[in-house]
Amino acid sequence: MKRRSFVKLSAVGLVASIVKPALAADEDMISDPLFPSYDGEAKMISTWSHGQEANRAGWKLMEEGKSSLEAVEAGARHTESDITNRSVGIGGMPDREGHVTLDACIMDWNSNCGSVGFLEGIAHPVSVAKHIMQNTPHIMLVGAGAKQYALKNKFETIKTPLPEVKKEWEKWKKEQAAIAKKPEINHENHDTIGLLAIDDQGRISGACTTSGWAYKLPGRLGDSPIIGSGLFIDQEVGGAVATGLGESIIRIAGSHTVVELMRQGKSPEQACKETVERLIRKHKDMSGLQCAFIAINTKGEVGGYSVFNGFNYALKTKNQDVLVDTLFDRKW
Ligand code: SD4
Repeated sequence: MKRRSFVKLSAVGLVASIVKPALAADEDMISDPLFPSYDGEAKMISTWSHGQEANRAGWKLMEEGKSSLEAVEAGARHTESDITNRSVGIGGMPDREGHVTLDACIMDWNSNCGSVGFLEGIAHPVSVAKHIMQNTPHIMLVGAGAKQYALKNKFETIKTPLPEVKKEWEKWKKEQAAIAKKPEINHENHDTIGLLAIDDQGRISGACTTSGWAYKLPGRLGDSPIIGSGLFIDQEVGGAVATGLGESIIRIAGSHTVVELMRQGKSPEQACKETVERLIRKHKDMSGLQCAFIAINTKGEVGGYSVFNGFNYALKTKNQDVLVDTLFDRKW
């Protein structure tokens, strides 16, 4: 090997080893004292009512003995394929210029994470995020680079927007909505999916996938692909995921905040509530500003909380498959 290519390769190897998280590197558990053995049951929670179907898709894999990581990916993929969902995957609403651009991320119990943003024409952004996590020294790829990566790795392509979505966008364009129009995100337009799972070994993973704010400015990223905002997992504590107006969630690093409050001893529900209260303190104008968090801790306890009423999450265990209405701060 020529010296120069050897040096290049070594540099890549060096980066790869530097960026690997300091925790256990294997898929498998976890003889680390940070991770005591888990005697609770496997569990999955996902935002909104479509989370039930996503949970079922993920649950199947956990029943086959697959990890929580495989489960959240399968759940997210299920929703990404749903042509009736207007803020995730193939059925998503476009930006102001008619492009459906997708954001997603995924994170596991070893603090491995991957993310894509502003990705167009790819069916399963969550799987691209996982691929980046498992095969590159990077965490986040966006836009043309993310697309190039997905195509190179033979990810399935899609044509968006769907014809019926395009019609809606054309109507909207005619109506000439003002650029500073209030978010389309409200209690009727919330479909982003965030998923958290703990498997029977106690390993926690999460995923989040969205087409974001309808008619956003081209290039806009919300919270969903941002580790710490849309999703955060720390196996020492638990995990959290967010839905709602991304700009407000980023402002308080929402999901990380939930996890840090759990680290201080708060229950998942209490941690979500305090995070919602913090978010509210940072915003003068709360009209239409719906946001919600769900969380899970290493004991397998779960909870959620939202700014306004109307939020729920789906919970799946061996014996349960239910929708849970969360408590909230205020009524619409
Ligand atoms: C975003 N958080 O892009 C996402 C949107 C969302 O329910 O959650 N909608 O801001």
